[in-house]
Amino acid sequence: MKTRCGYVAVIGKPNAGKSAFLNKIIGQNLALVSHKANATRKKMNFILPYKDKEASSQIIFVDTPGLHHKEKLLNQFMLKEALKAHQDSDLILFFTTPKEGLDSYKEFLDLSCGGIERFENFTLTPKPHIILLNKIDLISQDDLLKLLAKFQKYQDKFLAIIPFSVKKEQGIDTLLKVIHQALPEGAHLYDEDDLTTSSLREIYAELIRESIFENLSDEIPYESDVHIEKVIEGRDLIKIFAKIYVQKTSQKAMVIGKQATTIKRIGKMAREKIQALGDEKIYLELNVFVQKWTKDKDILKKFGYDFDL
Ligand SMILES: Nc1nc2c(ncn2[C@@H]2O[C@H](COP(=O)(O)OP(=O)(O)OP(=O)(O)O)[C@@H](O)[C@H]2O)c(=O)[nH]1
Ligand SMILES: [Mg+2]
Repeated sequence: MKTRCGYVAVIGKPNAGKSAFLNKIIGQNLALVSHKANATRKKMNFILPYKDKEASSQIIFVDTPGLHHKEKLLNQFMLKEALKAHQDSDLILFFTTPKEGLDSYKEFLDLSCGGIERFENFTLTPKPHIILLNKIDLISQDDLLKLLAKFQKYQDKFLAIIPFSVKKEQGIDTLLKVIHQALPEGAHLYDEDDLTTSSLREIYAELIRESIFENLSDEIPYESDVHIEKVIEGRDLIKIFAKIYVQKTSQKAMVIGKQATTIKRIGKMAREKIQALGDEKIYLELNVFVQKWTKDKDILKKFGYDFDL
């Protein structure tokens, strides 16, 4: 049997449902999902097998931060992550939603056809792409057909357009089949059991960050970061010691909350999310620190947001 293997960059505007989709197809909540935009900060690989009579594929999906433009250094890093994933991929899965209409797709085509100034003058090689029209549970069948007709004007540009809903799980098999057929031939790069190339520490940090997104509003989720300081693995118990960094003392007070109620809520939620990954019991200790980390390239680098990579 032939083997195929390739990288599929999952690219689109913030909040389109990229990370939720990837969690759904691998069957585990490993990536941070939030109703707030700009949740994903770094690339994350998800590995999925697919097989038909002729070939077996290893599809390596790359989750990326949503395409957006903001002046802050961290946002620039995030944009670069997405553009790098685009460059390094064999195929693009372009995520959009009915609300975006054709706008973000047109912007994506401009971007893929040589780079536009707004995106840091990145020059990108055009790649074959599939459009995934997500969140179709939010529109009527009539409106969906009208929108699909509009996309058809661009049919010479894309391999396929797949209406989809993470909420309803429609369309997964059609999508995987199209990706499988478009992947280059090649040996599988990872073990069959691997779901991701991220370490457990990275996943723990993302799930704690997700709990911060769920429990705090305004700028705090965007100005906080989580580092795993120490993990002690026992037979039935994993002890995780994590640090939450915020920019200001006032934010530290809000993360902790009156009588530590907020930090306890964040901790409980994160512990439950981590617990759901395996059978072991989880002990989670969170400590909050103040450090102005978002505006300094060297500190960002120390925090794992390395612009030079
Ligand atoms: N109704 C509906 N909501 C969805 C669907 N897919 C995702 N969502 C929701 O959309 C929100 C954004 O999902 P994410 O997966 O975090 O979006 P993202 O594209 O990864 O966003 P960034 O990481 O900010 O780029 C979450 O609240 C999801 O639950 C869908 O098919 N239907
Ligand atoms: Mg995301």
